[in-house]
Amino acid sequence: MKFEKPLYVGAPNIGDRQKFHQYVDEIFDRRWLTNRGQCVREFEARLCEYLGVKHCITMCNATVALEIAAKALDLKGEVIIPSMTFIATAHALQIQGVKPVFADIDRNTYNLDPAAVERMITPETTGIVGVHVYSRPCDIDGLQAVADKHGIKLMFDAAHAFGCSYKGQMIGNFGECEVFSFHGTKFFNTFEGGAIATNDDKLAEKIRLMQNFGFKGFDNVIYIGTNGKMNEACAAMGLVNLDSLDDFLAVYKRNYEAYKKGLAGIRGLKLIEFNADDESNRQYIVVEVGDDYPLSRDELIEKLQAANVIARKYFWPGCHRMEPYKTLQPDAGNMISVTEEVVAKIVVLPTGTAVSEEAVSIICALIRGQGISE
Ligand code: T4K
Repeated sequence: MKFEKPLYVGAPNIGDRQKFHQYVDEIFDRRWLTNRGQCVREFEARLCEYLGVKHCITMCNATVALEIAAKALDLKGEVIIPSMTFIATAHALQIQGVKPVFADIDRNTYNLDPAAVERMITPETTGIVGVHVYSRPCDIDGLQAVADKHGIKLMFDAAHAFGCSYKGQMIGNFGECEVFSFHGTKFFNTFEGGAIATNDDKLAEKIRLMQNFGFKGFDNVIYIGTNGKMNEACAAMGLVNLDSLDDFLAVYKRNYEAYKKGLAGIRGLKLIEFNADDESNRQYIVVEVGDDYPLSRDELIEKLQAANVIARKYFWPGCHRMEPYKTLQPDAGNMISVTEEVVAKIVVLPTGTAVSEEAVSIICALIRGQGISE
């Protein structure tokens, strides 16, 4: 059995095309394409309302947003992050001469373990970047307690966690600030894009300056900055997709439940679980392949890809095993044994509005072994 067209982990969700075209016409009519145009301002206001946060500054992508956030928080020396994350979390620090120090994760949540974080703190440590991996919130209280105890800053890479909550409050409200990704492969997208959410007025002001070269008014630069701005077309996509957010969330929930049903009872396979008390976008269908499953993780991925199910190994082999970290920190793996174990077992399966419930049940049948032939 082979799907006619490939099924991807990150096929984009696309809201009302008519509305998008209308926005684009209006953008052309106004002749205002970027630099805080009407769509960006409207999008930011709607994001603030949705997240219940004071400031939400849209960005060209989450990687630049992470760089700006780290710089705005004056992170230097060493900053603790997980290794089981997208490489951007580490690069955003390294590119500005800050050393990412990899701490281990919790075996169940795959998120930074506050006790492991504490073990990695040195006199050089200035901050922690928690990552809400696969949209499940970190142990935010635990990380905040470590940060407070050592007088260091805590921010979050919330690239996966738009639309998720922690103890009744939307992600976007925690730490000094939180960074979202609105990349095309995320459940909510603006083609490329991202945002920094914060309740800190001063930090928000600094971030706004930094995303626009440090300009305060015409001809007046008062701070170091870069170009992190979102353009009007991306903001229009954001406005359109916000209108479809509930529909998207419903599809992800439906697909997750279908996977749960279809994968139930398969020996050696463990599907990610979400806390029923929190909102979750369920945008990553993550399965751990154990030793008692008949195929290795890589064999399973090979079989699935041969059937046009483009499963992925996010985030194997871990940032510490990629350059430049592999060379700069050759012993990093010694401190993160849980990470080493988990990254070798993970498979991420396709979901989203491009993946039907029927497709999910066929994928599950393939995984169960019925469709796997030599
Ligand atoms: N922090 C974390 C924790 C992140 O996960 C990410 C990004 C970031 C920070 C940085 O955010 P951004 O700067 O990107 O805003 C993809 C995404 O490009 C990346 O945004 C995402 N995380 C990461 C997990 O996945 P790749 O290199 O794996 O992308 P690629 O091209 O292999 O695409 C993924 C799958 O999606 C493919 O199987 C094909 C499919 N796809 C992709 C695109 C772009 C489509 O079907 N349509 C599309 O338009 O990084």
